Amino acid sequence: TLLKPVTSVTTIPAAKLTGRTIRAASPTENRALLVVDVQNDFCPHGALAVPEGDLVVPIINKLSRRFAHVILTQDWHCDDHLSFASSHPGSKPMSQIELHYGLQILWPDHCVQGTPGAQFHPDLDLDRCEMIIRKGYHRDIDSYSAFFENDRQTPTGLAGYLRERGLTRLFIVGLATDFCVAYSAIDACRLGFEVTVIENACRGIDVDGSLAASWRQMAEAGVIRA
Ligand code: VGL
Ligand code: ZN
Repeated sequence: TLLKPVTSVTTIPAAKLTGRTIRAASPTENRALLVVDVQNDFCPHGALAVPEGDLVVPIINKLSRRFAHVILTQDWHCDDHLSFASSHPGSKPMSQIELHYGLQILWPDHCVQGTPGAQFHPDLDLDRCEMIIRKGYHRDIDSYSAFFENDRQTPTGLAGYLRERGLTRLFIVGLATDFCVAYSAIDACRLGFEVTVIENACRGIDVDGSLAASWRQMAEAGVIRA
């Protein structure tokens, strides 16, 4: 036969894959830039416009040239997504409802799969991007974090990707500070990554004080604010 039988398998102790301590594959290649949701709908004139959302684009383009690893997230909803106010007759955008996984803010329809609003900002430099992680495509559950859907349990697969590649130090930028950036940063800390959020490369929505609250929660989780 062409293939030799496998006589021994090297196993990696589970603790190394799941524990808080993650060893880097290489000390120089362990940093990754995570660019969160820099999409048209989160920029001025978009369906869920973040004030000054577009101003992060040139800053992120400059930053991404200094990283060997750049990963993007893309909010990617089906058109009847449960996080949309339009899916709940009588509900207004920005109101809250209780869903099976907890409180959910109801948003205007945004980042619908295949629409211009879901595309990345046209000036965002994608050349160095090695992976795009799409999220929020399950109809019945929102996904702010790049790591878990909003039940905080269903993984997106990003943690496994980063760990397998030894990318242990995350620098997070993008939109919106108080939702997808904060949720991603806090989850990354909990998963054992070293996490820095670069403030001037983020912008927030700020619903009822959510921006200040998110910075408090990020600090509590151990996120470095730079
Ligand atoms: C986001 C609200 C709804 C975000 C995504 O990218 O922060 N916020 N969907
Ligand atoms: Zn969304």
